[in-house]
Amino acid sequence: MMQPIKTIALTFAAVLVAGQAFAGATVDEIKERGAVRCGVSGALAGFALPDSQGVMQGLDADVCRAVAAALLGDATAVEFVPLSAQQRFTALQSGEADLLSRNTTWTLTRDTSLGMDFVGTTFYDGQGFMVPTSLGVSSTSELDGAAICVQSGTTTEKNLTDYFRATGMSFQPVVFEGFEESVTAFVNGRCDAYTTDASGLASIRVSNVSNPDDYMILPEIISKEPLGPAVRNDDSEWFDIVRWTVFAMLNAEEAGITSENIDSFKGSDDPNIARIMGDEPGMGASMGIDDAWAYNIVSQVGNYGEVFERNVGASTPLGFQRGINALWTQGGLMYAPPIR
Ligand SMILES: N[C@@H](CCC(=O)N[C@@H](CS)C(=O)NCC(=O)O)C(=O)O
Repeated sequence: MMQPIKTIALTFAAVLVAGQAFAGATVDEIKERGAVRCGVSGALAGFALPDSQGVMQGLDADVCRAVAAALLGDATAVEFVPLSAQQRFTALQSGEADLLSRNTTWTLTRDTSLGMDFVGTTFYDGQGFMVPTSLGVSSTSELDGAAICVQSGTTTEKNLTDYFRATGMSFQPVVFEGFEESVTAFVNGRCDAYTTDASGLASIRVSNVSNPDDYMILPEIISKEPLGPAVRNDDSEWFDIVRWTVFAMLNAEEAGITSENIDSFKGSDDPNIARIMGDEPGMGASMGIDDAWAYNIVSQVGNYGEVFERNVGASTPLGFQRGINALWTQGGLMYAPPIR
């Protein structure tokens, strides 16, 4: 049967509108506003937590700043939007946030059914368990029948069920929507164990309990939690800018370019370095941004290694080694496609 003219015209209009959406609607809004609205946890030390001056600090927060440096040339042009696990996806969908940089695990269902796309991984993590030392437990295999505190709206909640089913053990979930309530309940002894990403456990242990030595993190990791930024899937230009921001931070580390030494690379004869520095024209034009976008990221925020060390590295209270978050050239998983 032939399609009525009206239907064809409407379909054509819909395609046009969809096409327009891909041409940078989010980017235009951010430029007009002069700031990136970045959804973060706001409660997690090392990733996103305001300091005593009210300045948001952490690896996730620095990714927001890097994106602002790339698009607007100014790492301070960020409005942080603290979001709970439950709120985060709706906030992104509704436009309350332009991107999520909030200890969020990249999974198939989130990537394909929530109207958003993950741009990459900024921290390879996995789920673990923390117990009071007084419980006298040293392995998750001893948690049969345990009451376990967990935050809702997370992969954590789902993995917990999967893990206990797979190992044939039973457990009592004690589920909370809010982060603070879940931690308070655990500290007050309502649960035998607390479960979340290993990064979250380390963060809670150093910043949410009065004596870290009263708690231990068990050695088993029960899942893969690749944490990374995500954007609404209505603006491919925006997606590219956020994705290449992360890649630029990694490529700069690989090339040995830091916030401290970056100016010594100006006018370099090395073509790879010249492209990162923006000395070779054309590396920003296809994303509609300045050729100095990667220079702006590294000079204002730092390369990935600097951001990692400053926020969660060995010299910080979290004390993480790079481990699988090392560059591929150092035996880790961090590998960025080339800037060329
Ligand atoms: N990576 C997991 C868990 C993320 C998550 O939200 N974890 C909790 C427990 S550490 C959290 O960050 N809470 C802080 C908050 O709600 O502000 C996910 O994406 O679902």
